[in-house]
Amino acid sequence: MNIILFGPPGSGKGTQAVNICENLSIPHLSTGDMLREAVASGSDIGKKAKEIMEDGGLVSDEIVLSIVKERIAFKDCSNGFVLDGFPRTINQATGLDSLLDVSQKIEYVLRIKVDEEDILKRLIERGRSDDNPVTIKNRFKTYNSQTQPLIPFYENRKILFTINGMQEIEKVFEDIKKVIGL
Ligand code: B4P
Repeated sequence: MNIILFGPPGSGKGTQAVNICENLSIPHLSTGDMLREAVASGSDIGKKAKEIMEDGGLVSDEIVLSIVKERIAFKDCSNGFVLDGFPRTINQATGLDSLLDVSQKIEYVLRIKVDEEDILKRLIERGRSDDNPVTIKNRFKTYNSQTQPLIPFYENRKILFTINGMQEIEKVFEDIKKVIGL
């Protein structure tokens, strides 16, 4: 099963991706984690990504598509995968289409819907380096301008399913399981 987890910052994409991947024994492909690893390793990609991530912007489509392309070609993705936090722009979504072969069709785009004000508290409590009020505000702005347009994009394909993310983690997962038939 090939799934995209989609939603604003702190909506619980990473949290639910772990649950789904454990249940289905498929890999978890988080572009946020991949980019944080690149930053930690000090690679060229990491150097380019660091400042953008600290500002709450989006790393270039070119960089993100190249790391996803490399990862999705691994053998462990042949039985399915969960994409967490990717695509985040229309350009990334069309880029993803061209990376996938016919057998790798995306079946579900799970949109986790949350209230922005409540999420601020969640993220500040987590305390990652980009979880400070200024960066969080920018991350939301970025989401609203660049990522929201993916909602009609996937709605048109009839693969978008909205999940209420303002519930306990276990309850959110129950709702996801119902949608994907687990
Ligand atoms: P991400 O790593 O994707 O970070 P995120 O959107 O903030 O996290 P997520 O929604 O996964 O939240 P989580 O489950 O952890 O991106 C970070 C940055 O990387 C971006 O700003 C961007 O710069 C860059 N980037 C990543 N992908 C990119 C792309 N495709 N293109 C360009 N740039 C890209 O949950 C957050 C917290 O809430 C946790 O502490 C969790 O325990 C808690 N929580 C989760 N669900 C909860 C619930 N139901 N109730 C209460 N708490 C909950």
